[in-house]
Amino acid sequence: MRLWSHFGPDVAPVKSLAREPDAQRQPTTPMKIRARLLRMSRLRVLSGIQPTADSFHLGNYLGALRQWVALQDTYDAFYCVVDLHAITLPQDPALLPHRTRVAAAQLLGAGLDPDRCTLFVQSHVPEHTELAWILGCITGFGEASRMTQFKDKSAKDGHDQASVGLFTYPILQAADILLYQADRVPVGEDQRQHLELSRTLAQRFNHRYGQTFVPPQPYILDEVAKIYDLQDPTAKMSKSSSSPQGIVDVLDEPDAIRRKIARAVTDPGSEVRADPEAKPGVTNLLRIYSALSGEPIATLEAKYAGSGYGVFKKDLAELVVASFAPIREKTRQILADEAGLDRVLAHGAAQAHQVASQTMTAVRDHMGLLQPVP
Ligand code: AQP
Repeated sequence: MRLWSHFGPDVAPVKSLAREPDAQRQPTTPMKIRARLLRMSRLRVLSGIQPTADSFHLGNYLGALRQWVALQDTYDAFYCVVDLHAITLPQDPALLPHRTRVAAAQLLGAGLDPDRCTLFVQSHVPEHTELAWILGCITGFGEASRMTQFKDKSAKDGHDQASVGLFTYPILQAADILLYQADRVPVGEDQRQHLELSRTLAQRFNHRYGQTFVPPQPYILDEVAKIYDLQDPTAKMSKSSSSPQGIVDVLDEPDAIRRKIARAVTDPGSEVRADPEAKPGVTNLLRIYSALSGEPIATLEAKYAGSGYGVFKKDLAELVVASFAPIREKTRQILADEAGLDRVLAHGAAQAHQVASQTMTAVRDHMGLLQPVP
């Protein structure tokens, strides 16, 4: 498979690449040099996803992944599996490496191409935690306390049980973004508040210490910004808080997908019509259908006028099955070559480290941290 043989077995260790001139480590064929130069002249995007489950779900796919794949052709794209965010809630050490690989494999399976984007694991680039500490020192305690995701997640087991890591998670997220000088951050609606914090911290740092960071902007598509739980269409579909029946996983078997969509909560009446207030369940299903098929919601309403929920759900289930089948198959193939996958991630980490280390040099310099003697 081209992807795996492409980088060869000899990806240089991450450390040795620090501050090397670009030309020494970039691909050398004229085509690849042109492709790299073209990428560098574009605006930059960065986004991350947590390896907190055995599969991503439909919300992650529509709210984030699909945009990631599309943007790799028009932006200089950096994407990471954010394992350090995952451990803000307890993770099984025996499962985490596997889930990290499964996450990366799904991203590749969904269409990320290491020739067109930089894909890496967050903890492989230590500058993320270094910058998080520095940004933590310019973040107000009250400011961090206003993050609603912390309030929601910590409310589940009680505030006393929540870790300091869960509390400071948005600061690490700001570091993820600012390290790469990202112009845009493709995410779902749930991340909007965190992005505002990233932007505020970039501007505050620039104001205090001189121009250092690009203040990022969210890239959120309204139609798919929040996909809801199939069993509770007023709550976000979520890896950690939805019930298994409320989530459609990208790696679900076709029959599981059919079963879950058939049992999705609908609303009184039988009319297939979008109405977020009166018909949140059907509206959620219509949005999913429209996003996957490209057909406007009005066209779908006309198509299913008078046919009831049953036919509509059956067609939607087949659409989801057809959309996820190739991703599932490709993910399976990629996971069958673990060493190849690890090489892709090592290459991505090396590329990411090169950008991150340049940013950190500027940060230390502007803040007045004494540079170490080489
Ligand atoms: N329901 C959703 N609708 C639209 N977008 C969503 N995203 C998550 N859920 C939805 C977007 O997916 C990206 C990756 O999310 P994440 O895994 O890093 O964490 P999350 O936002 O906290 O998602 P989950 O599923 O709820 O994960 P857990 O349970 O682990 O916290 C993000 O861009 C997110 O906006």
